[in-house]
This record gives sequence, C-alpha cells and structure tokens, in this order.
Amino acid sequence: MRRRALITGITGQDGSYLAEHLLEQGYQVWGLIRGQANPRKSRVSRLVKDLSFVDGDLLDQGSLISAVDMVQPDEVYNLGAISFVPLSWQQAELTTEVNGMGVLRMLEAIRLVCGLDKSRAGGNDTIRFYQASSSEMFGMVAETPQRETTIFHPRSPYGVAKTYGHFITKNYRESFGMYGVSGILFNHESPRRGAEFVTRKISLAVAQIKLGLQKELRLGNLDAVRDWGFAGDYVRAMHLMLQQEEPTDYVIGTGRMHSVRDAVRIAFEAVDLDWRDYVVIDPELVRPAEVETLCADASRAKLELGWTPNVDFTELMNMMVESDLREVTRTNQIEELLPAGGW
Ligand code: NDP
Ligand code: GDR
Repeated sequence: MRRRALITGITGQDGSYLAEHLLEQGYQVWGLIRGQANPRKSRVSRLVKDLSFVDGDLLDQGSLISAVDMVQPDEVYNLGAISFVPLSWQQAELTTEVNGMGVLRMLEAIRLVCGLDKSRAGGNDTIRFYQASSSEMFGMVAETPQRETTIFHPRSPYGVAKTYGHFITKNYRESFGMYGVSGILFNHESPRRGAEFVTRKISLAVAQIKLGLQKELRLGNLDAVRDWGFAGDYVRAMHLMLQQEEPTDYVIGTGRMHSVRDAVRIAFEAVDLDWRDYVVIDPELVRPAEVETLCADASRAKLELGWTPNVDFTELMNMMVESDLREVTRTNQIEELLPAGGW
C-alpha cells in the first residue's frame, strides 16, 4: 500500500518541494487548497505532477476534519501560514488565527479522526503530524547559535503565533500520545520563493536591472543577519523527522551567517554589477521590531536524522539570479510577481 500524505500550504514554496520529494519516495500526496478559485492551484499543478487536492482552510475546523477523514493520511505536514513577517503587524489577529489557532484546529481534526483521548494514547500507529515552526520564535536571541533548548523570545505577531503552534503540538504529544513534531526551520529560499522575501526581491531586482527593466532596489535593514539555506534541502528534513521511532523537535539550518548586504553583493556580482550603484535604503522597510541575527546549531538533526544541507549560500543566490534572468527574459516583465505595498 502506498503511504498517504496531506500537505497544507501546498501552493507555497515548501509545499511544492515537499510534494515532489514525497512523490519520489512513493507516497500518494494531497494538497489542501483554500478558497473558491485559488489562482495558485494551477501553478503548483504545473510544477508537481500526480498531485491530488482536497478543499480546506486552517480557519475552518469542519473543513479540516473532512479533509483528514477523506484522505486518511499516514502523515500530515502543516505548512499553511501567513508567512510574511511584516504582514503580521498589519493583520495580527488573522495571523494568530491561521498560524496559531490553525495548528490547534489541525491537531483536533487528527485527534477526532483517530479517536484519540487520554485513556487511549495514540503512539506510533496514529497519523503523524509535522508542524512548520520557525527560527523567528527565537527572535531576540538568548544564545548563538540557537538549538532546540534555546529560550524563545519572538519579536513579531508572526513569531508569537508560531510559538503557540509549537507548544500546542508538543502539548498534544504529551496529552494524547500523538506523534507530533515541530521542525524549527531557519530561513530557506529557492527560485520558487515569494517575491516579498528579501532574497527573491534581490534576485528579481538584479535580473530586471541587468536587463534594463528596473533602475534601483529599495531595501530596509542591510545589517540583518540570517542563516539561509535551500528549500529543497529542508523538505528532506521534514520527511526524516516523521520517520523516527520517537517524536522529537529539531532545529534545521546551515550554521552559516550572512547579512542582507552579503546577499545583495553576491547577487549583483553574479551579473558583474556593483550593488552600491543600485541599492537605496528605505526607512519605511525597517520593521517595528527586528530580529537582528539568527544562526542554527543543527547538530541534533545531523546526528539523529543524518541530515546535512547540500547547497551553500553563494550557490543559492546564484541559482536564484540565474532562474530570474531566464524568467525575466522569457516574459520581459514580471509585474504580477511583485508584491503590493512596496515590500
Ligand atoms: P509560503 O508563504 O510560500 O506559503 C504559505 C502557504 O500557506 C500558501 O500555500 C498559502 O496558501 C497557505 N495558507 C495561507 N493561509 C492559509 C489558510 N488560512 N488555510 C490554509 N492554508 C493557508 O510559505 P513557505 O512555503 O515559505 O513556508 C511554509 C511554512 O513554513 C510556513 O508555515 C512558514 O511560516 C514556515 N516557515 C518557513 C520558512 C522559510 O524560510 N520559508 C522558515 C521557517 C518556517 P494560499 O495559496 O491559499 O494563500
Ligand atoms: P524573515 O524573511 O522575516 O526572516 O522571515 P525576509 O526575507 O522577509 O527578511 C529577512 C531579513 O531581511 C531584512 N530586510 C528585508 N526584508 C524584506 N522582506 N524586504 C526588504 O526590503 C528588506 N530589507 C531588509 C528583514 O528586515 C529581515 O531581517 C522568513 C519567512 O519565511 C518566515 O515565514 C520564516 O519563519 C522565517 O524566514 C524563518
């Protein structure tokens, strides 16, 4: 019997890479699709062949129960979220509903479909659950690098909601014996990254500037430091986490730090341009509370999962610039990819 996986957030960056990876492993894969005519459904259908869909929304408990009951998955990957940190200040309540309460709703759907309660602890036979936790939970960091035991101090409504999702997953594990794990993933990028995130904003701008379609690149805090990896590497870790005997949370990252300034320099160098001729600092793009520095200590994942990343930061930025050069050349403009609101 083929194993069955249900993925929320299927139209996002990680959803498509994870679906590809699971299909390669022989799974049948369903993606949860929200909305009446989600325009991103056709894009992910083009990217990933043999994908099935089921309707549902993390804001709607009944739809999640129906989806889990219909698919009868062996594994559920909860990637659905409002994932852009600045939006979480503008829509704090919605972010909390989707990123926090949405996790509880999915756990409840699994608990009900599996018939789990205190007296009938679930253990390894129940549906296995993966929660997309985030390094944003560390926020104002208490130690560097950050590991599974580092104290959380989130700095945005996004980070606070993710911290709730993290702990409620742990609580369902402890309360009902559910096999639920959180992957505390550091920033990961790819040519499929949304255009509002800084690496993709940079690679798109570099391609457009090189091809004479854009004059400048407006950015906020160039000093912010992140541990950036490749999304294709990180979805392998998500899958590995659900294959372990005991459910445990893991930090996933490269252990390498780079600033936004480094990202800009590498991307412009890829097309033989000097970033200082094009980058403009825009104070409007600086966040109300910034996470200055993040760096992962992923040694538990290396030891217990055998997971290591394959793509380094320079390769990643070059891959994204090359992809956007091809895309911009093909379409001659990519207006529809650019986010509203000047992000
Ligand atoms: P994206 O922003 O690319 O994708 C987000 C997905 O969430 C989309 O498919 C979107 O679908 C879906 N979604 C939004 N609202 C709802 C809702 N109400 N119900 C169901 N689905 C919804 O994110 P990524 O792929 O980059 O990230 C995947 C997950 O990992 C997210 O939870 C993110 O917070 C987390 N994460 C990401 C990291 C990264 O660096 N990429 C690092 C750490 C954690 P729709 O088409 O309907 O809008
Ligand atoms: P982040 O990613 O907030 O870390 O969250 P993002 O790429 O948005 O920002 C990274 C850093 O770059 C700085 N920055 C800018 N960011 C954007 N988007 N646009 C700019 O113009 C700009 N200028 C400077 C930011 O201030 C920040 O310090 C991502 C998301 O995928 C989350 O969902 C995920 O949980 C975390 O990564 C880990």
